[in-house]
Amino acid sequence: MKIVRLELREIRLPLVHFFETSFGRTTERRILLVRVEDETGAEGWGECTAGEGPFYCEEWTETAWNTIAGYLMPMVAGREVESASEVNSLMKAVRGNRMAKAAVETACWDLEAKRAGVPLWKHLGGVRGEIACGVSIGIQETVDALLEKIQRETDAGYQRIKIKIKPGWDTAVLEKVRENFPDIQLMGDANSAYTLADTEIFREMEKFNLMMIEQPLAYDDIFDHAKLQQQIKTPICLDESIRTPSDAEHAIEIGACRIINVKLGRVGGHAEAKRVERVTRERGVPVWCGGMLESGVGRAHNIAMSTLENFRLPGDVSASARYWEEDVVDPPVTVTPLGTIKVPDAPGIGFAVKIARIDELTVRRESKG
Ligand code: OSB
Ligand code: MG
Repeated sequence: MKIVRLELREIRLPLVHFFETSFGRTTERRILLVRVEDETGAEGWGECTAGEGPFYCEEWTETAWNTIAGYLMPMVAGREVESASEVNSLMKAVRGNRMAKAAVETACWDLEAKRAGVPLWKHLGGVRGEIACGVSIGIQETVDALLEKIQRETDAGYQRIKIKIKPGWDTAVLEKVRENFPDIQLMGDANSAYTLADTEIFREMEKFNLMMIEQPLAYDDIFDHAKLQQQIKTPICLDESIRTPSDAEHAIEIGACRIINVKLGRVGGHAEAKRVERVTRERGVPVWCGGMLESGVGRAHNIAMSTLENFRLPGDVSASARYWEEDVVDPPVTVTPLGTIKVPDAPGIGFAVKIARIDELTVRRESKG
């Protein structure tokens, strides 16, 4: 397959409701979309999951724009590859910048699946046509607002509830949540807001019977998480810390986590995500698909990835309507009353890209080839 042309654009997409984590609040997304085209005119789409500032990780919209437009598009334009799994090797001179690379790489997987006339999930080696869904609920203005949201999401059928936690919005909030929802599958995501000095707080949380506690310690740490895991019964799930298949190996080997959240952007695309899935599957550590407030394009890629065998727990992949007034794909992503998403069987990502809508939302664009 020859990647003859690449297009990059930035769209602005306001969230229906602000999303707040321990590192800040997002009200409007600045999303980069990549479109790739082959010699036959077939196309593929990918999304960059970098945030609006360097707060979740080092990458953000501006670094990703400059990396994709200035380096990655010239490395890929006009190049012939045997398969999408080789696209990373074209970009290997660029270190890190995995979210930028994933935008290009995932677009090539969509293109390859469309050329073959198969759904992306089957092309990746997925094993299930329906995936289990949970929701991630941000920090709210009040505990009552949080309880209301949890009620709405459990009513909608979502299989597990994740709430964001940080010092000052943790044990007391979880206490209220458990009081009102004694039986739901519940977890907390700290986005690195704590240190080992807070171990006692996590011991106290054991009484809430959480499925897991996500990324309690530093975004780039594995070692201290192993120390914490030794001292608490609740499974630790790593998010930010797992950027490569070898990070996953190391974390599992030293006992830093019992569960891993896989994000396509964070690990650098589908080929790398498949490697992480394999490493974890071989070691008996379950994974689930994380989210980065994606538009329909990134969401569709997440759905496809979630069909891989070791994605055994409900992910943070939920309905378009929770984020957007109007998504950029058709149909929008919807969830069944049982809290699942039926994986589409159309070729590639399986959702039609609404180009007129994207054109409307585009604030800048660049192309190569
Ligand atoms: O840590 O999982 C996270 C959103 C932005 C940055 C980091 C995270 C999140 C989420 C949202 O939890 C998941 C989603 O609904 O897309
Ligand atoms: Mg997280």
